[in-house]
Amino acid sequence: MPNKSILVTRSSLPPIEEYISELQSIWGSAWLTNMGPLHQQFEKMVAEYLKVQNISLFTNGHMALELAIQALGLTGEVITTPFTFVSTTHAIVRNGLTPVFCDINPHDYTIDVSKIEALITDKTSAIIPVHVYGNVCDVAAIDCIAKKYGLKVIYDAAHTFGVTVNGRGIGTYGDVSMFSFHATKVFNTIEGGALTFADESYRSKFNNIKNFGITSPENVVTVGSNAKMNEFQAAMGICNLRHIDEQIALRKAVMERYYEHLEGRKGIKLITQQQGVSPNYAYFPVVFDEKVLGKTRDDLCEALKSENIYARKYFYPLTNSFECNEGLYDPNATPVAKYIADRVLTLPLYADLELNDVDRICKTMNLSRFSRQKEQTILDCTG
Ligand code: T4K
Repeated sequence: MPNKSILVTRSSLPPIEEYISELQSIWGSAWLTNMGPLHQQFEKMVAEYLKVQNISLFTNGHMALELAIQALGLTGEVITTPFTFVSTTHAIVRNGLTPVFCDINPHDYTIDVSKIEALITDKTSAIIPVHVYGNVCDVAAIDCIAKKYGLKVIYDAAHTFGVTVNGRGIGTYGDVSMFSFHATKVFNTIEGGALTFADESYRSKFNNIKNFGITSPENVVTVGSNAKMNEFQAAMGICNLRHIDEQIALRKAVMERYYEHLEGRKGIKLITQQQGVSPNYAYFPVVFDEKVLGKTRDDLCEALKSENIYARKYFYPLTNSFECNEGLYDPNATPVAKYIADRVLTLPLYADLELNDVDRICKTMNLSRFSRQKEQTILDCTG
């Protein structure tokens, strides 16, 4: 018998009876989409959970980001990072703008704030940093730079559902934050997403642009798109939100089990708790140093695969290296991002992952022979 297959993640689902019960009202009203009653109910609930004042729901995170860029009227160049899901870069390019890639820092893999200012030109209109893996960017430094140069800040907060910094919702930083509620995320509405924002006047802009730019049956004010969340998605959101705290607690237990096996081992770097941040345990990225281990990330990925364990190389390749961007950008201009992308593997992590499966994953990687050290591994990203 082959070993049970373990994928990098597995969607969280509510008890089916709960979902069916939410769907009853849809059959009563025959109202399926276009900001119906479940959409409105979910919007209030999720804003409260995220500790934000202002929110607009979308059919997915990508469209939310793409339309936020359009609605804010960004122009010219946008500073961002290439160590992310391709959506972040696509959203910029699909708006006819030029992404200018800033390197990441080797500690939490978010934008290296010390390198932003050197990239600002008279064409720069915004910064789009990514809270990658649920790690929070240096929001204070980014805020300072944005104010100094009059730039907008849109956070790609796809990975930070429910994360707070000193009790403050992560979606309250910058001008706008985009959350993803995709099936693979800590919290899902099947597909789905949201924009949260500081300026209340953005509400009508965002609500409008996701509905073709329509303001009334006889008036269209913007060349908008169709990116509304439907009632079935909202129903899933309502159900999943009831269980989110227990789901995050289960993820925490999985992460802790990984730490028991891997913490401090020479040649590997784990993500660490950020001060003041309440994490959501979205991903478990591990960076492998082949010089110490005598094995590359790819060797380990293949070893896992041979045991039916499917870790993923999020986020390799860098977005500026994909075929669609070939020749346009220089991946060597972001050496830390390249170093991490070449060595990172995100190990399976989801609420229903059994702890003995974590044991199996770690046993397969066979890293216990590497001694433990007190200090966190410092990566030599120079190559
Ligand atoms: N910005 C960032 C930083 C992002 O990470 C993302 C999305 C976005 C923006 C855009 O947000 P959305 O528009 O997606 O809301 C997945 C997701 O599709 C994507 O949402 C996510 N980031 C990205 C990091 O991962 P793939 O191509 O790796 O997904 P896939 O289909 O290979 O699935 C991975 C694993 O998830 C499967 O092996 C099993 C599990 N799975 C998957 C699906 C679809 C389930 O358990 N249930 C499911 O329904 O992109």
